[in-house]
Amino acid sequence: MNADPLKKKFAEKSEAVAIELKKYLKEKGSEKIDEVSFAQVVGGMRGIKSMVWETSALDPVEGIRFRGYSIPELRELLPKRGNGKEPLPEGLFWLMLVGEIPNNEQVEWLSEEWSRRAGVPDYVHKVIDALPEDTHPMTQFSTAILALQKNSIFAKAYDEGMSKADYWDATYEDAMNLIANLPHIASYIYRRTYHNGDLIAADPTLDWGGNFAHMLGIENDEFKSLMRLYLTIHADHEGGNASAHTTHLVGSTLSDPYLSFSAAMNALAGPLHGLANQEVIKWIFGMCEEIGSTNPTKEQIVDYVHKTLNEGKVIPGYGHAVLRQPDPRFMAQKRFAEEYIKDSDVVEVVWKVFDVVPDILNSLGKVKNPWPNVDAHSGALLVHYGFNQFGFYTVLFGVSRALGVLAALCWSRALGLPLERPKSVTSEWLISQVKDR
Ligand code: HAX
Repeated sequence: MNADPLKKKFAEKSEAVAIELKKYLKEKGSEKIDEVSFAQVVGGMRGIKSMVWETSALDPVEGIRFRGYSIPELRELLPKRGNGKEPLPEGLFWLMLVGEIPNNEQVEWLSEEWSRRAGVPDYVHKVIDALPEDTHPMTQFSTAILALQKNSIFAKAYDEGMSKADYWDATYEDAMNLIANLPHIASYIYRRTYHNGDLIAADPTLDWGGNFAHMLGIENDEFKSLMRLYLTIHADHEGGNASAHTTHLVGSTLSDPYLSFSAAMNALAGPLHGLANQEVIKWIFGMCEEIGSTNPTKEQIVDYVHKTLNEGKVIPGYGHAVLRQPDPRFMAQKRFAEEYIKDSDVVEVVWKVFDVVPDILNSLGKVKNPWPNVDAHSGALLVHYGFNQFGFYTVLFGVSRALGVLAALCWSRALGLPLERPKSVTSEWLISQVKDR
């Protein structure tokens, strides 16, 4: 039996797709797929089909599908731990990489494999420790990943003259090692920043998400279930979002997976992207403090929403560049709260905000999607389990995002996708193209 069944499967599947893609590129390469409008060029390239991304696809109304499966379907189909009800993120990684729902045995193998591959060198801890403790956790996270780059198998093999045919293999090895180490790096940062460096040793008998919860220091079975769900639903959102696209762009220069993923985390750290999960909970607690109640009325929330908008700010957790319905990732978290959480003021506030914000955003007449996104709910669930360090929330998102973007990076190298290099134009040129039409 092959020592790494996932790698063997990936080699077979990706080789077949690479052959097909090359064939069509040769025979149909000049066929038109899309047109580009003036608004798309000025407006952040919304909707332009310009990238190959195998692991997931986003429909504006239906939301995300991973290899064709919706989040509720994955909750049914992916392997669970013991009697747990939430899917294991290991299973999603397997699915995204090779397009097949894994069985329990395959997922157990992957949990053990990541546990076996984990081992953060001490110099990386020293790099983290050299940063002031009030350095934002996302900066610590990105820096630590960059420091770990010294261990890149891809970079070393390239330096030694690796053939193009082997790029995917080295990318896979780096992706697996990086994913194995991310919960360790993240929990180190968490414990150093918020718990005086009082570290908790890994439990190799646990799964990837369960062990992450354990190393963070929250020993609660429900929280472990939440982590499994959280790490599954944040993993991928097709290729055009900023963190995924950054991984793809940087990786296309043959920068290795560490360099590519560290860059992706810098994109995720922006408030219009992943940092929104921190901003949402800060906004909710700021509102409660100003109103003087942990459970304000809908009328009070309406007033506070107007106040935020009048100050020229966005309502964090609402709106999306692609989605035009409530985000299924928001709904999955709402479902989790309905099932597990009783009597939480902060969860109730999230639901009341959901009741009032869409109408207000619609009334502005310019917001294309008034509905909540993934970040509108996650903080309230974490707060419920005593996880109150808002500054760390985006790191949790980042650990999950590795699963999708690194699986996709393996595909990019296996398919031989080239350096990404779109065309830019000046505003003068752009206007000259339309002014006399
Ligand atoms: N509150 C107030 N105004 C909003 C808004 C919101 N939540 N969402 C959009 N708008 C405004 C935009 O700022 C823009 O205003 P201007 O024309 O004055 O600049 C206008 O509505 C049109 O924007 P849009 O086309 O609807 O939205 P975009 O595709 O440009 O932007 C964003 C999408 C997610 C960045 C946007 O909705 C936003 O800023 N939301 C709040 C921040 C947030 O929740 N980000 C997380 C998104 C999900 C994610 O990536 N998670 O990681």
